[in-house]
Amino acid sequence: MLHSPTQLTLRAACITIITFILSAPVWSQGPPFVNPPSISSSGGVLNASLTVGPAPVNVAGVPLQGANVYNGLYAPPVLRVKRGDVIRLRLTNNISTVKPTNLHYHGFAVSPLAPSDNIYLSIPPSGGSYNYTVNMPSTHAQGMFWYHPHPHGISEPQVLAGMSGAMIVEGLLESNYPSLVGIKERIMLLKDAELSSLPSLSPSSPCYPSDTNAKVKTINGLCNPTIDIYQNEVQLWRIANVGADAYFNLQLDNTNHVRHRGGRQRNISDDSGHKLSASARGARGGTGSRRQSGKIQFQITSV
Ligand SMILES: [Cu+2]
Repeated sequence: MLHSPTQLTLRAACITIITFILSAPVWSQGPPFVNPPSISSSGGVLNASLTVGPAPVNVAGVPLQGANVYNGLYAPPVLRVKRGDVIRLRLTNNISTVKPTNLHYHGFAVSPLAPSDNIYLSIPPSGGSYNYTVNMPSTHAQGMFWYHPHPHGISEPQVLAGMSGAMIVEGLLESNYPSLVGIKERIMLLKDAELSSLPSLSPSSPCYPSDTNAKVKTINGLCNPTIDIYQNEVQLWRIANVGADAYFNLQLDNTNHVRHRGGRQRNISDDSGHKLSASARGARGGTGSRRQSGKIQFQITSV
């Protein structure tokens, strides 16, 4: 279901500016990049359970206060489906604010009626649950989408508390770049958190915002992670702004590492408005080991 302007409560859904800078300084190495876990459909059905509630999670290396997250994870399971699949998803609400919640399948062109992508459902707190059934059309767009709560008036604080994740409709490479099927995939969830929710974040952290009213921006909860890539290796990077309030500038320490492959993979403004697929190629040269010579530092800067 797509948002109309009046329904749009999350500013992140408007637009994302993604910039690869031609020359950039050398940054200190960040933590290793880690993909979120994933749940894949099998035999035409995706069975998944998401329980949302408080959990001890780190963001930019420090505890996030007031976290309410899916399945105990700030970067929760990626739901991977194929065209024509059925999603059977049970959502259980243990949110600590004792507020109702629900689930919106952002960017999916599916039924907005219960038990599908109905943003007017209200799943009560203290253990209330709901069984979603979402039928994916056989002609559905491929690529990455995202899920988040959509209860009227309280969506933003719930997303800020950590409630958002990715969904992938498979087939992007198979349909467009079959020679690349099987390459390593990096799934990057860009999220923002309030500085007041991260009281132990050091001002010396590269993710500490220069404007203290700005949000703390991370990738999969990691501050400027480092991504391993072999020389001449091609990787698929799936990038989505799944945060509540922030715009992101992304920089790489050397654009020789990255090559866009045209077509839909260049597209940064499609139906969900804020996702990008890019292929990254490991740089040539370097005197270290094959793997060491191909590290990429991903840097977020405030805008
Ligand atoms: Cu949305």
